Amino acid sequence: MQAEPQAFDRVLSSMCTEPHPAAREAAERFLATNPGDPGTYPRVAALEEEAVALLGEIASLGEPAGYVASGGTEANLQAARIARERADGATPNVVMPESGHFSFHKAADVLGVELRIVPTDDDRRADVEAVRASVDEDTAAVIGVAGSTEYGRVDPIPELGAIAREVGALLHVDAAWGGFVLPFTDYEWNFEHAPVDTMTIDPHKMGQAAIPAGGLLVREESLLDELAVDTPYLESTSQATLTGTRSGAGVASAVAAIEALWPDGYAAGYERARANAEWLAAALADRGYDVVEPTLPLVAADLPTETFEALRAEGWRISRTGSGELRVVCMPHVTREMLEAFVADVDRLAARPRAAVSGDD
Ligand code: 0PR
Repeated sequence: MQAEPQAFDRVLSSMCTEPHPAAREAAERFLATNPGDPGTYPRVAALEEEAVALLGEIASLGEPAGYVASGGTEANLQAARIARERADGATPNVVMPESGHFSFHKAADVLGVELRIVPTDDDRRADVEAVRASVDEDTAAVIGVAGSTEYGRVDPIPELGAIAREVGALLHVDAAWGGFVLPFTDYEWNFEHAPVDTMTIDPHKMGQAAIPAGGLLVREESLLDELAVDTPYLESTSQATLTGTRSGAGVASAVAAIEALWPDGYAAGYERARANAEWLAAALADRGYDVVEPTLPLVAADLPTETFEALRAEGWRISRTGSGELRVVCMPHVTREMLEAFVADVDRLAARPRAAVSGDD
């Protein structure tokens, strides 16, 4: 096999990034271990406890419990599953802003719970009054997003927590992407800021771990019991994860990345990413494009379809929001030089007449 993975030098809309060198090395070393069988692979099992402890530190959770999941999708699904198990009624529902990730649609489908989607406000954050109007005694969970996929917005988590508590629902925070930058901001998003019960926080996104490394944190260990099944022929007695065999690479690389970068490396990375996002937003606004003001390091801007297509044809790995805006995620591999080259291409390609764009030059 001669194939090489593609380079990251034109990847602008992904939430994946180059793993930290220590994470890459740890992933390779632990590639063949299975944290799903701690009786056989105790070293990686011990590393998983460390990973959860470190994630707890990042999210201000005093006595952390949780596990390293395959990604944000699994963590979100498991959080919804915990809530469903805790709910009293026969027809539980989960309330989420429209900015929530599509993984919750999968979760609702698999779990057979009703997903109630409520509008966002003018700043693309969960509309608190709409959430309040949607919850009822059958609400199992209220979901808040801390770093939304399309616009990088942070929902008013304490307000959502208060609503959840009023109706006896759990509060789940999806910080899959935002969790590794939010500690360096003034946002209220973590376990100390609000009555958060469960949280998704993924090392394989801003955390710079290797894929697969998602994170599920729960406030009380007993919440994990809702997920546990007996494992009769393993030396361990029960398993709370959704997948059985799991990659030790994700677990080991999560620990390696966090040990290398928390907190100073992540803080410096966040400052760089924020400066890049602000620079790009200003550069696009200067050129007359409508730009959604970045809050976390993610820029959305309205580019004409032809320009967007021409940029893709030049090899830029870019994608769009549901409403069609270009979406640039300032991940650690996204440098100022990359963004300058990108903006230079925007200028060049936007200036071209239509016919030339679709031509084969
Ligand atoms: N929650 C949020 C807020 C997310 O943004 C994502 C993924 C998830 C949960 C699900 O996480 P997993 O994909 O780890 O299961 N958001 C990205 C997205 O949908 C995922 C992604 C990553 C897409 C890299 C493309 C890509 O190249 O845009």
